[in-house]
Amino acid sequence: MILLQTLKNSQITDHEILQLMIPQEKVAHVQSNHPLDHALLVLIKSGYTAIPVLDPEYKVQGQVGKAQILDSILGMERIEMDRLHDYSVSDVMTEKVPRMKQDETFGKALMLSINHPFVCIEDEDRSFIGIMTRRSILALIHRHLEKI
Ligand code: 2BA
Repeated sequence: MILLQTLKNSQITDHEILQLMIPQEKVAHVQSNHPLDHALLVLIKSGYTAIPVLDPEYKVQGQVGKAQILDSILGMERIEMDRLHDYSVSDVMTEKVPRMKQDETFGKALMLSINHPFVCIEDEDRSFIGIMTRRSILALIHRHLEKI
């Protein structure tokens, strides 16, 4: 209980953020104007269920996942793969993506990770700097638990 209260109120320091965060250059992502076939390729190659959608200035626009893409090309009797090129990411993406600034509390990251597998981290200019995954959040809690 005390541990959870401490974790909840603690600011994530820049140092800890760097340890927890997957930096922007290692995050698979797409842009909203990319064709859907490209997005599906990135998702399949990376192995992830969903990835962030960024604009050309590296601002977070939302997220897109395999399920949304496949749903958009689901015909009455088959998956119509040839329709993949007719759509772009903006047609199927959701703007609902959890985000926070690097100096916000760990409590916020923990709360967001209950319902979301990853949280986008932004700097003061709202530029995307990376993601914090549920795995890294759980790993931090585990490290703290081991200490007591
Ligand atoms: P999912 O793709 O649904 O992945 C769920 C969990 O499965 C991941 O949890 C990880 O433990 C494992 N996993 C999936 N694909 C993997 C891979 N290619 N290599 C190693 N492990 C893999 P988390 O690590 O907590 O990630 C949570 C979510 O964050 C992922 O959900 C994905 O949506 C996103 N994500 C993680 N790393 C990413 C990256 N480098 N680029 C883009 N998105 C990433």
